[in-house]
Amino acid sequence: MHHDTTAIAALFELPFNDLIHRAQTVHRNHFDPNEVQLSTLLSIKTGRCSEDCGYCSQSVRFHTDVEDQPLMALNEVIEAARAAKTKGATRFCMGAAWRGPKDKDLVPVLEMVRAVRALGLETCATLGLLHDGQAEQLAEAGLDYYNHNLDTSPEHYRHVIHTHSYQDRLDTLNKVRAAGIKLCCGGIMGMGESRADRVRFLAELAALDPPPESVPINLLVHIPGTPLADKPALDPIEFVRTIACARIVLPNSRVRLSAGRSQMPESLQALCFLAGANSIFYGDKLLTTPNPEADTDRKLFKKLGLRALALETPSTPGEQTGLEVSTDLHAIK
Ligand code: SAM
Ligand code: DTB
Ligand code: SF4
Repeated sequence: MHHDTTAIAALFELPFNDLIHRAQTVHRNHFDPNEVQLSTLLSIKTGRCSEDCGYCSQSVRFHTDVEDQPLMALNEVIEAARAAKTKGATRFCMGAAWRGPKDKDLVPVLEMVRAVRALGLETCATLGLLHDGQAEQLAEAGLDYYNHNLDTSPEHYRHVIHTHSYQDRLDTLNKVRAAGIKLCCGGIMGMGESRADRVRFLAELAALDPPPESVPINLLVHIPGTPLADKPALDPIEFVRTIACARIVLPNSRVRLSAGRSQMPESLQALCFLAGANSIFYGDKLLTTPNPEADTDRKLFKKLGLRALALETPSTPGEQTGLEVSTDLHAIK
């Protein structure tokens, strides 16, 4: 479906009830409206990143209180993935604070991808910019998704990041696609962008051909010491509108209600699910900042009658742990 900026701007302008109704209608035509996909994040390499993304706790250029950590050992990653699976996540996303991996960095990450996949989880990695050949190696190791965000509109981008370009990001997205890996690509709201920027950002995502399968919509987490630490909070209703517009222009994508949930009351999260969000980060930590406890989410899901998407047929039979499929949030209670 093609949506130009004028059409998306008109969606944003709709009366709230009309917008939500349209988003719900699209949602119901494309998904089970009560099923939410759960991804668990792990920061496999933390801090000391060369880049200057204005929102990020991990840039070497800002003084934040993040504790730097070199690349984690394989067995620790496996342990975390196993725990995520036991709690009911279907996807495990490994994040590294790199501009992009050097070829020698990639080798141990490929091992991690293989090992996490062998547990029967979907795999995702977010390692920054890729150069030629790296996406193919990740694909060969069995990587299902690569997360790489456009973050904001091309126009607002230069107010946020100076060390690499919007085009650099598009180039990496193309490499990921060409290697046959599914795309997880979204952005951050509340970085001082205008509504027109949010419109442009969604138009850019919708114009990717094909659009990303997974679209994380993050609400800026204000990190003391970063350039964006003092940005005024985005109006929550505008955030819900953005989710609803994302749902409408990306009808086949999972729209993930991403960073920022710890700061949101249940009522606001419920509005986001109503607006068509059908994926979350699950587990008590994002990369460096808190996320709601698994227990808290379990209670919220119960209240809202939401079910966690269960793992489908395991990708590598014979290497099963016996825990798969049944660990649905609803079943655990
Ligand atoms: N270094 C890699 C990269 O930049 O692609 C991977 C990790 S990076 C932390 C992944 C994404 O997390 C960013 O693109 C951004 O959208 C999101 N993110 C980082 N810090 C955030 C914050 N403070 N609030 C909301 N989202 C954030
Ligand atoms: C995405 O869009 N959001 C996640 C994931 N992709 C890698 C990261 C959110 C990070 C929030 C701030 C932190 O914990 O450092
Ligand atoms: Fe943070 Fe990734 Fe930017 Fe590095 S490249 S500063 S880890 S968002």
